[in-house]
Amino acid sequence: MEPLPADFFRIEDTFAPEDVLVQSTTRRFVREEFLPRVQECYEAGTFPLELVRRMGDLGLLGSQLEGYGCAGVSSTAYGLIMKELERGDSGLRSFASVQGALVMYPIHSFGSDAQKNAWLPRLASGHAVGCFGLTEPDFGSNPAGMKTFATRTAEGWVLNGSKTWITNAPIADVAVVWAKTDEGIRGFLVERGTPGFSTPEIKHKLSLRASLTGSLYFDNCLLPDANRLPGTSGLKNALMCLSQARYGIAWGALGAAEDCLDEALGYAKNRIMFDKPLAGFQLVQAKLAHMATQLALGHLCAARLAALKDAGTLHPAQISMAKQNNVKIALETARTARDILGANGISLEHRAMRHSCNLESVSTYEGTNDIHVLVVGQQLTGLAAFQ
Ligand code: TGC
Ligand code: FAD
Repeated sequence: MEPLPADFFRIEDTFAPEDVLVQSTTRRFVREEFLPRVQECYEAGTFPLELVRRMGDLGLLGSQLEGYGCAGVSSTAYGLIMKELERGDSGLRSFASVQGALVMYPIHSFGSDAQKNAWLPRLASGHAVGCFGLTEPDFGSNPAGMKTFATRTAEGWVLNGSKTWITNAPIADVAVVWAKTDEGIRGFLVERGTPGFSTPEIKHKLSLRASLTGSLYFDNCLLPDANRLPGTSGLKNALMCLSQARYGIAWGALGAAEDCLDEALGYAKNRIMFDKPLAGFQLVQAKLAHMATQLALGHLCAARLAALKDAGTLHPAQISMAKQNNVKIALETARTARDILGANGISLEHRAMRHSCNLESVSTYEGTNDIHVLVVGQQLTGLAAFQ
């Protein structure tokens, strides 16, 4: 009998050939074009912007959307793209998540024809970069409390307030910004160069270092009404975007975990201690078996999520359960891999600690671990325990 692969339950056997092709193309891009750059980017705290157009050429940006130059791939292929990007680095997957799920999706779903035509082809091809501003300094888990306010005037809108911890902010050509108005929460497109709009970078991160993060400041920014996303009518529209991105993270985190298991397995087979390979010790095997088991269960969960998404019946609480648990699995796997690598594990020459540090952010953003536990709790009990 052949040895079992890392994909223990052979879930990949259930994927359509075109989805497998998307996966292998993405994996090759990450291996050949991103990985040679990642250590330098991580150390310097930069993102390899030169790869953005290449990602566009490969159809990796907004890949789940139809039209406007988007690839229109299946939910499985979209998930596999996220997984392969995050096998490289969570920062790379973050870039694609934000661009596709948090910027292109709302323009595609809630934008006017003019907004779609102006932005979607450029965002899909990587000729423009977007960011998504929901979180504020005093309103992270509870975005409903946001203070950013857009006041209607004869000319359009005047926007005041701030957003923080925004992925891609320092490099974004356009920001999808959620603000309160007298009519409720609405989405707006704020373009770089708008007077009163600034996007300073947040420095000194110890996590997601190969990703650019910043704040958004709005000081009496004048926006024409044409910059309001006309299909938005409340916080629900912002939460719908989060559902798209969280779906991608439920898949993506598995890529980081797989890379950690690969690294730990290879290391444990080759590292001799007490005259035999680490992999031959029962305690090490228990760790490896636990990692592989959790990873296999995470894959089953992601594959089922894709089927529900394609069927159009995916519920936000199902996404919450999958995002929370798959990220937890990935974080535990990365920490265990780091442990198996001993002192070498803390070096950037290896991958486990980079993934582990990244996954601390992934566990917090797009709804913290605890917020998703509470979403599932609310679904089970009918009682909201957020407040
Ligand atoms: P609540 O009353 O529960 O809901 C308001 C309306 O929205 C609906 N809804 C959703 N719809 C789609 N998807 C979801 N996930 C949804 N969650 C709720 C809900 O049915 C309701 O609809 P209706 O028709 O009844 O009006 O709203 P709430 O204010 O009580 O919020 C609940 C809570 C805490 C779950 C929500 O605020 C939340 O998810 N908080 C977490 C905030 C968060 O995740 N922020 C993420 C910011 S973006 C980011 O982190 C990007 S990281 C980027 C990267 O990858 O680099
Ligand atoms: P808080 O809400 O202050 O939570 C702190 C702690 O309290 C957490 O453990 C939380 O689980 C817990 N907690 C909060 N409320 C409850 C409760 N009701 N019951 C029990 N426990 C609770 N945001 C964007 O809008 N766009 C982006 O592009 C973006 N990118 C990000 C990139 C990075 C690298 C990071 C780290 C964050 C990013 N965020 C972004 C922000 C992210 O979404 C928020 O950090 C997240 O929603 C949590 O908010 P907070 O940091 O204010 O934590």
